[in-house]
Amino acid sequence: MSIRIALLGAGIMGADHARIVSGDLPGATLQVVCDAFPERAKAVADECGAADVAADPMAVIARRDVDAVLIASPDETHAPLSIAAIAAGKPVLCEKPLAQSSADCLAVMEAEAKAGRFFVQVGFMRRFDQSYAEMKAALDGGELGQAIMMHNFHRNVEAPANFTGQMAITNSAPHEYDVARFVLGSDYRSISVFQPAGVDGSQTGAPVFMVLETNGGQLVNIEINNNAAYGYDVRSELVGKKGAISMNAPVYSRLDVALQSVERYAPDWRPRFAEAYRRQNKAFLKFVETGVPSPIASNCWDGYCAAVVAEAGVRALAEGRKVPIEMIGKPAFYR
Ligand code: ISE
Repeated sequence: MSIRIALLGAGIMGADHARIVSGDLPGATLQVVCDAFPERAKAVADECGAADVAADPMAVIARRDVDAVLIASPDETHAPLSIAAIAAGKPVLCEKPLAQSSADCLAVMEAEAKAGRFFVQVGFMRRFDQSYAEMKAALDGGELGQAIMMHNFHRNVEAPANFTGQMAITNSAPHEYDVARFVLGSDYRSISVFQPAGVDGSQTGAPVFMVLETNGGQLVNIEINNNAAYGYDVRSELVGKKGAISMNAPVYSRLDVALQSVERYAPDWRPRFAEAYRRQNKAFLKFVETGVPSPIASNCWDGYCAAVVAEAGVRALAEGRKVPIEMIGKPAFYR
């Protein structure tokens, strides 16, 4: 039987997930599209052939014709909706971040542990990207020798209007916290956050530059520039004692014209990580079907770790100092 998925949130990412579920996920059906704006839900449902639309996410989670839930609503709704889905016994693919605070992540973890099985996959889709997979394989296979540094750039064309000054650290950078932690296989012990001179930190999408130390003493630097203007550009290089491996973002063509050679950037992250989203959603479907979580995918513990780093990062910037990253011990349930 096809797995009936409810999509909560029909914004930019919700619409993208709806297209993947309806067009690229054999074995899944887009059952209902739920959004606070009915016209937005209807537009996505019509485009993707969903059976129904709705406006109340809690009622949708409880529906008998819904087997699993995909949360792509605003960040502050992620934790309560995940908890409601767990209570209803429905697996969840929750867009990142899992919650806006580590305390809220802990509440989701508690609900999951109490339910006694895994329910939540967190949408850190970069773990499914081929470039990071090859970086991890090069490290794990020993080709690079011991990892010592990882450089990461994250540039968007323009920050959305609702982006606060902190969201570079709490909304964009969590992708980097999670994927670097995944590739390196190490948690972090400290974070320092800097802003270039002349930047108004309260401005929408103000750039930040972070340096994190892992527990193994490796250095991870992250530039987040949400207003880079020229295109969506994510880069990464992992440096080991014996070599280095860099991401080659896929570019499918080069235009040679008028004495120039031009490679184009995508306007946002969806084309760059399209395959990663597809692989992630396929892994989620398999999890729903088998009850066994993907070994690659992020779970609530990973969501918690990213939230702790984000909190420390916000403090590091505000206080202008290196802040220790202090996490609870990993609960037995997630070991
Ligand atoms: C957005 O929420 C994403 O998840 C994108 O991947 C990222 O590039 C962007 O900065 C975030 O705001």
